[in-house]
Amino acid sequence: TQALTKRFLNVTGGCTVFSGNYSKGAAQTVLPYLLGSRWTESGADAATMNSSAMVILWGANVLDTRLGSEMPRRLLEAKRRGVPIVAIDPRRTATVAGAASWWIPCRPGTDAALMLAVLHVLLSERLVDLARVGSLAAGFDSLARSVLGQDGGTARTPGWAEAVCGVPAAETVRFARAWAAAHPAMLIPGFSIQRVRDGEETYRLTVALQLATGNFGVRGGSTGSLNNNLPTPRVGTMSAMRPAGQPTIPVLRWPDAILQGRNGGFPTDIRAAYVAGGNHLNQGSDVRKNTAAFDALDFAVCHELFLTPTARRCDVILPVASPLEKEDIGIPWLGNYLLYKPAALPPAGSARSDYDIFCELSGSMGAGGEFSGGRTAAQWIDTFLEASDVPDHEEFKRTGIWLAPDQERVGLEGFASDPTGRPLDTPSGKVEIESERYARVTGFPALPGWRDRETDPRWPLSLVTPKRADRTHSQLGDRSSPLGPADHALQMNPSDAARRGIAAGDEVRMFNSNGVVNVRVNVTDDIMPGVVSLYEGVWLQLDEHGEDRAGSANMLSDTGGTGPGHACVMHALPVEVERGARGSGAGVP
Ligand SMILES: Nc1nc2c(c(=O)[nH]1)N[C@H]1C(S)=C(S)[C@@H](COP(=O)(O)OP(=O)(O)OC[C@H]3O[C@@H](n4cnc5c(=O)[nH]c(N)nc54)[C@H](O)[C@@H]3O)O[C@H]1N2
Ligand SMILES: Nc1nc2c(c(=O)[nH]1)N[C@H]1C(S)=C(S)[C@@H](COP(=O)(O)OP(=O)(O)OC[C@H]3O[C@@H](n4cnc5c(=O)[nH]c(N)nc54)[C@H](O)[C@@H]3O)O[C@H]1N2
Ligand SMILES: [Mo]
Repeated sequence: TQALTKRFLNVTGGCTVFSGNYSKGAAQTVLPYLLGSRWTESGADAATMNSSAMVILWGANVLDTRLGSEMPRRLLEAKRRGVPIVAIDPRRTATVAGAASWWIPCRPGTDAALMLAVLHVLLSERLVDLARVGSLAAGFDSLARSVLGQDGGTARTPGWAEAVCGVPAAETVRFARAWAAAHPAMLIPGFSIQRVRDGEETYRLTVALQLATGNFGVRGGSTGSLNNNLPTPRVGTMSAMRPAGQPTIPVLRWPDAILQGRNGGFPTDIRAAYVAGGNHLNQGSDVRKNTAAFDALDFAVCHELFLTPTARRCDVILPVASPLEKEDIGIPWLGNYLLYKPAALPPAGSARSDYDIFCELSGSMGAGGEFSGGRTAAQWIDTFLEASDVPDHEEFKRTGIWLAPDQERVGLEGFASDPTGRPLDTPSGKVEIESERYARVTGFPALPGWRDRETDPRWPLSLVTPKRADRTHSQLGDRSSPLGPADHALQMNPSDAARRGIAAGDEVRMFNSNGVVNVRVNVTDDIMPGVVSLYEGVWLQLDEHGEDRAGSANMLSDTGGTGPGHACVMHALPVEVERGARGSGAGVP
């Protein structure tokens, strides 16, 4: 839908588009500085886990929040082989319960501190092959000095981290030693750990840790990068006809761009929005600001299957064919394969596919030929296949899947096995743990590290807003529908509940300076003290006081951003929770 929408708007006069994405904005900002342009080859196919002697899931709940459809099976195979599986997560997730042998609860947004403490143990116990690391990376020695406090700063000891992360120092020591002893160890960082303030730092440190433990570019190990940073098989695409100098805004800041325009330093003044394939009002940070932004527009159009909160704010809603009602080629999240699906049935009622809607609109705007290139949707699919790696198109259409030859790719294995012969295209040719270029371009420190943040005593709890196993984001997130989540509730630890006089099943108000959410509470040991969790994706339901009645997570997030990536912050949100309905408490905005 994104490429189609841009193409339509570009051939009919132009538009402002998003840069970055909600998923991995902070990680994809820093990884190119560390790994150069081959950061896109730094992941690992799930099947390579069959060589792992340890798996570390750092904020990755892969049995629920899929990071590739093959991952659950491979993880459970590893468990059956007796491979130790460590899960670092503030919640006892399905992955902790169903696969992990070791759960380390860590306060959200503090992973960088724990990572530094693990490095401290590895370095002070001389568990790092410094010569090997030096052959692969530049600046690791500076990081080591800083971690050990030899540069005049605070030593990042496990004791220091305990106060920040809530992980006992002895546990950190035990974890670091186990990691160093297991070869190879696959670290899979969740996307969650970079969707926090200063989220850029975590992915600089996951890479540093896999270097330090000798697992970088090793089969059964990983580089510490996003696990799905691997190419997918070649397949044709439809150009977005992007003109040179197309104005862009970071996706997180779209409501600010609408509300502030050029006066706020944005490249354009935006009067209209065109939405296809997103529920941005609900899914972007700060739904109150998002609502105001939609209200400030002169005109908004949406292609939707459902009357989402975003669709409700649009002037025109075009009913769109569902994915089951159109032929398409599927590109996987992670994996060396392609999928094909025919339409299972024709579009219902007046619904049309996104492509057919755009063809007709561009036709009546005098740009029909330019948009369609003279092709039907089916002809485009054939064109995409012509330009693809798929050898036998009929076979592909019959079976619905094509597997490329190599199913067990190890990211940056070539570089790791021959760093001088096959250097990276970074300034040093190595992994840049210390990056002067990053410092120059972004104004942030060249070395990864931890920055203390002031905490506001009004919001003592830390909110995470993860995904649910049975939902994709806001799809099926309408609580007024029988298909919506009837069991939606806030997870809270018994100690936090007791302190607030809250009992299981109570209605609570959760709030911060951004807004108020009313929701039922689930008191449970499955979440660490000081942390609360609310699944993302539930559709906003505003009452007459401007409070949300459904439990919609982005009522409590803001558009402040991570760091240089200007990426979303959707975990570790500071909040307070009180018992009862509106008007029962003090200190509420
Ligand atoms: N079922 C399902 N799977 C999905 C999706 C979906 O909608 N539904 N969406 C897909 C998409 S688009 C994306 S981008 C990915 C995103 O994948 P992630 O961002 O990794 O997913 P989340 O569910 O937000 O978080 C994963 C786990 O991290 C924990 N967590 C949250 N904050 C922190 C933290 O600060 N530190 C640590 N250590 N743990 C933390 C949460 O409790 C949760 O168990 O998932 C993909 N997979
Ligand atoms: N608080 C919080 N917020 C989050 C996150 C979080 O962890 N916490 N995660 C973030 C992440 S990682 C992501 S990727 C975003 C996702 O946010 P969105 O991209 O907005 O994803 P969805 O909620 O799945 O919305 C997709 C919409 O497209 C519609 N749709 C489905 N198929 C088609 C089609 O073929 N054509 C058209 N026109 N429409 C179609 C669906 O009905 C649905 O309303 O959410 C982000 N928001
Ligand atoms: Mo995402």
